[in-house]
Amino acid sequence: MEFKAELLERTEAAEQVVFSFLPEEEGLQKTIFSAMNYSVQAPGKRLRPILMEETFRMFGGRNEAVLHHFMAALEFIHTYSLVHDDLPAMDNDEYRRGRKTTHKVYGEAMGILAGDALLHHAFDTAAGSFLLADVDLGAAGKALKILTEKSGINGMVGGQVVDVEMEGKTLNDEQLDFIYRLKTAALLECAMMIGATLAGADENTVSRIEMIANRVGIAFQIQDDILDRISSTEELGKPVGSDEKNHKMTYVVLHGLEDSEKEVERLSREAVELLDSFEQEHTFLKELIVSLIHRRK
Ligand code: GRG
Repeated sequence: MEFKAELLERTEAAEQVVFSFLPEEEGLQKTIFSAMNYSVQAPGKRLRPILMEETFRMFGGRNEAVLHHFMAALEFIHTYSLVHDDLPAMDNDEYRRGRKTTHKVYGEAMGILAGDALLHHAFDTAAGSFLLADVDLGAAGKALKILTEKSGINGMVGGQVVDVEMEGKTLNDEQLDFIYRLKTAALLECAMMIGATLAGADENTVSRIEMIANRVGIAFQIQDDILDRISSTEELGKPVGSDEKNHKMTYVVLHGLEDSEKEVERLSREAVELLDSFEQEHTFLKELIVSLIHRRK
């Protein structure tokens, strides 16, 4: 199958999995369910669950029911981070995924609560996998630990903290790399590491996968910075020029557009080279990584 058609198929399949774990909109607290569903159902790329599933397949994973719980959990965490990132105290943005941001529709308090709720729901969903038939509890436990670490204070939240503190300041390459590694790459590492772990891969293999996802994640963030400069709100589904508005030092500010594009290409090629050192079949995963180099959204 042609790559674009295959990607569409995988995106729709991942979406069905994620949506199947969303709450019913009923009960006295139904506003929070509605805000959670609004945020998750907005059209995202579903990159993290797709990466998780592909890595799981690459290593011959079998228990898809367990995988599905973790795919949904990670997309919930990613979505909570976007909801909170858009809040007035953070980037204060009005559009996300082509729609009004959650706090613009439901109000600021409900925006905060929707993010909190998605975070809790993520861990409830992941923990639910422990109760499934034929679950490898050791692998599920390791996957839960990866999810916690990569999204928390030594992962995404930690990166966001430094990013916020450094607003308006000049950063060097090392500091910028720290922020990108934690803020963005950590969740992509999380996706691929959990896929490999649930498929039963050993520790050394999971570390090699972490390294690949790290390169993909940093390239992904630099491309995000490039698009913030050169794209349009219509194409991106979120405001452009957001980094400048928030006085954010980015790779593009530090190195210019041309060198940033070269760096995205270099990191992605390095990821592909590392991936090619595996004998397991990984055609779609490789095509996906290459497609991200020139992504427009
Ligand atoms: C804890 C209050 C509180 C806030 C947390 C951690 C955090 C806020 C925000 C995370 C930082 C962040 C949004 C990083 C950017 C990563 C990034 C490039 C996200 C966009 O991902 P895509 O393009 O989005 O995959 P879609 O919409 O396609 O899913």
